[in-house]
Amino acid sequence: MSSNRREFIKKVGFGTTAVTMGISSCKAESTEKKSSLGKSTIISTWNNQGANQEAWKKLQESGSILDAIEAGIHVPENDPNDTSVGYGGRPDRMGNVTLDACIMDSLGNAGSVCFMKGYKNPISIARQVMEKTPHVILSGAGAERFASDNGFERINLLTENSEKAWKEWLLESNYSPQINAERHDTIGMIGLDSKGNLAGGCSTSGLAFKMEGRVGDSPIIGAGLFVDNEVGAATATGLGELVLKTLGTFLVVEFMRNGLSPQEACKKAVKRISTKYDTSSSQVGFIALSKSGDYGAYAIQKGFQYVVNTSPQTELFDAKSIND
Ligand code: SD4
Repeated sequence: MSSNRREFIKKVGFGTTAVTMGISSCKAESTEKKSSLGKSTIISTWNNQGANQEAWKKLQESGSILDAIEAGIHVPENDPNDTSVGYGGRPDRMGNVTLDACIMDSLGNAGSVCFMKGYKNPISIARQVMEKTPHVILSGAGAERFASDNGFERINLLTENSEKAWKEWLLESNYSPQINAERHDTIGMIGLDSKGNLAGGCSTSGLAFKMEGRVGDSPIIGAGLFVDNEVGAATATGLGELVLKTLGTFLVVEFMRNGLSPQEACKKAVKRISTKYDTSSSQVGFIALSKSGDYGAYAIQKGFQYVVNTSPQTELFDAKSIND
């Protein structure tokens, strides 16, 4: 076991209540977890336990890691109380909820939608872009038309709660789209099935009260998500502009290709960002999973968490950060 220790926060059983366990009451484990080859693994950014559990269930039922990722990401997309993803997401400064998402499979296929209004499951629309069109990204009105043509239901994504928050924000007129290091739920999910196939997805409403038309890292392949079935997968959360300018997840996967473990690769990518840019008040976090089932994470600021399933039990971890 490496001396690099992780904090083990909680283990949550399938459909059971969370049980908080102190660090001293459980064995200390390496931050860099080794899963045995042939073992399925699902990892998500932030405390997306419900999403991981749904993905795990779907993986057992269908055997498809892509189906599992899509089903898992539906959980926060459909949750009105999740203010960073899908229905109930915080709007832009015009009061419109605009969503970004992308998906990538084990064959290297990719699909994405961005600046899309009125459809609560952008991950599924991104999957259809991947499977039904010769393109990778559809944006704005084109993505909405594609969703409508493919039978997705148009709804109002702005909940009462989000509208209230927007109106309060308008009164404050704080036009700085600064990201809060502690409060996110944007979901990036990557997974490995028992046959050794990787897939991933990412879905968000982006920065709260962003400029109209702003697109973050989450729908951009190589920024918010990258999957290379020969090497591994990575996904990102935090201030998308920093991830876009460094193609963060492509970098993480390339570092893994060059022999770094998932956690070392995430750390090196975070360091690349923090040496190039002023990150004193910004958060970026990466999670990564290797072809052999090792996983790890790293962030700029403290407070980034991620959830892992290698069994029906979901484990919640605190990621290491530069500021530890
Ligand atoms: C974005 N990366 O749009 C997203 C935001 C995010 O947790 O990840 N929040 O920049």
